[in-house]
Amino acid sequence: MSKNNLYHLFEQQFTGHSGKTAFSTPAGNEFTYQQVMDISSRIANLLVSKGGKPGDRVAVQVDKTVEAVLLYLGCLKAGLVYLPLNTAYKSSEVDYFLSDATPIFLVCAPEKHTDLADIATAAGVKEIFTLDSKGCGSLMDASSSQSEEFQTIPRKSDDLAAILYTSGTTGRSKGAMLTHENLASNAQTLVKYWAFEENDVLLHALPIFHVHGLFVALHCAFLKANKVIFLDKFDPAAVMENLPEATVFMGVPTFYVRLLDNHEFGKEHCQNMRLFTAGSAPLLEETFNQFTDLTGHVILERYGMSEAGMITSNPYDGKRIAGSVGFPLDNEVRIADEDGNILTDGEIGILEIKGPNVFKGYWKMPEKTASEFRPDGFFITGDMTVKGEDGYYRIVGRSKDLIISGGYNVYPKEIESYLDEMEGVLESAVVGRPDPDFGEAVVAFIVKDGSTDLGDVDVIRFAKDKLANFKAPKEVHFLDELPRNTMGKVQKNELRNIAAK
Ligand code: MLC
Ligand code: AMP
Repeated sequence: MSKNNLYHLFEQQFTGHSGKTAFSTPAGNEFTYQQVMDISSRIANLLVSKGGKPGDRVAVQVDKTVEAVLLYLGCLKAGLVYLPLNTAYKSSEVDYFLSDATPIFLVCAPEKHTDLADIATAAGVKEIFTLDSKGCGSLMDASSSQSEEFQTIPRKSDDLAAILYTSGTTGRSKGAMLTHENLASNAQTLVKYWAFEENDVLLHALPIFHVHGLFVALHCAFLKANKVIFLDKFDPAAVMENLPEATVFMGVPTFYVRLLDNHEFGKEHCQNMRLFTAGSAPLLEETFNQFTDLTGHVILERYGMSEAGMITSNPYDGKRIAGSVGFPLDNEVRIADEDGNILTDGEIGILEIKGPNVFKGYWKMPEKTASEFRPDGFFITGDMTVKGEDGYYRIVGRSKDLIISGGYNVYPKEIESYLDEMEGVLESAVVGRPDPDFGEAVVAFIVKDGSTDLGDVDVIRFAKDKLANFKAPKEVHFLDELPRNTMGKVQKNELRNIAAK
């Protein structure tokens, strides 16, 4: 049973490579795999000594540092459930996550401590630790005197390892419960499928509060005890500086667009590279082709989601096709209509999936969970998909009202509900429009009630007051009324057409 803790899989690699560099940062910090094991054990000891028990949640909203990764590993070891939160979330957003997940501990940036203290107490948080952008804070101070020995807590394969909140179409975020088996199976699949080797060096520029940067990238590296060059964020100059030493790079499409926009970027940066992957949002064919023309490397696009990790991937050895997400990984997939009738190849429908990578359900939402699974256990992804004659799968749209901006999901309903509360707003509608940098940009349409004179700046400022900045509209249009059909439903396609002009 103890072997089912995901950390055991990593530990087998770490112990065999204890002297090897695990992380190196541009600031010159290096961590060996021995230090990774030692420091994460200290953190595990601290959290257990403070009363953390297997299954308790640990909410974490901190900048990207190696110490934050060690906190994640410490939680795994101690059987605690890791709950990462986007650093862009405002207090009111964090409030919802804490009151819903009722974590025992909160780890946050020191500057957020005051803002979050009351919210955390109200949610039942027992203790708040801090961790800053340099990897310092009360978490590291308090754990420094703890033992470097920690016996990894046995876990069953369906015990929770993490909860990732994903926004819902109703505007209310849902916590996707991911088990040790979900994460372990997906990591093992990817390492094999993408041919990771011991001497790979991963250049890591993704945020670590989502499945892409935290699970996909880091788990692959951990399963081969790879060196990770750990950037604190995506910055084209830092990527270009470190790429020559790397063999693998993973990014959202915006990363590739920004690299290509940089005139200094070229083939010489990619001399040791063996794999560039892209995902979290559609990679434009234009970007795919430009990248190949410039570097000689063919980006491998894959498709996944918080609820299931990676679901399909273009082949490592075979042909990688622009606009396609390749073939199913180790999960069953089928394409069905809204009623669940299975469609034939070539027909567009909603992708449904079943496999060891598919999550256990939404935290404290049994009805929502039941409605998103078919009776035979297939999960309805909400992604409109088609399987071509060539056998490749293509994501052609979404059945859910979702905008993906620079790899972050934005649900219009959440923004609309909030904007509708603004003084001077009668009603609002939010859509995405194509954006050369972010893929899609958030655009708001507002109908004023005439009580105050609103401008776009006011609407954007209001949005940023309570919502993460990436959710704020990049553009605001004022209309006399929203276009509606005879049923009274807002015609979002019409709004998308206006926004795209
Ligand atoms: C930042 N901004 C964004 C934004 N990121 N706006 C819209 N969409 C985004 N993604 C805002 C900032 O708040 C700022 O506004 C303004 O845009 C300019 O910021 P910037 O300096 O250009 O942003 P930057 O820090 O460079 O961030 C852009 C980015 C980042 C693309 C590097 O968003 C990023 O790392 N995205 C990756 C997301 C990711 O990992 N997704 C994986 C999800 S997992 P202001 O107003 O504050 O000045 C998943 C499953 C799967 O989907 O399949 O992988
Ligand atoms: P998240 O809920 O943040 O995990 O986002 C998952 C969603 O991102 C999926 O449901 C898809 O809509 C989208 N997505 C991920 N990878 C791709 C891809 N390669 N192409 C198109 N959409 C993608």
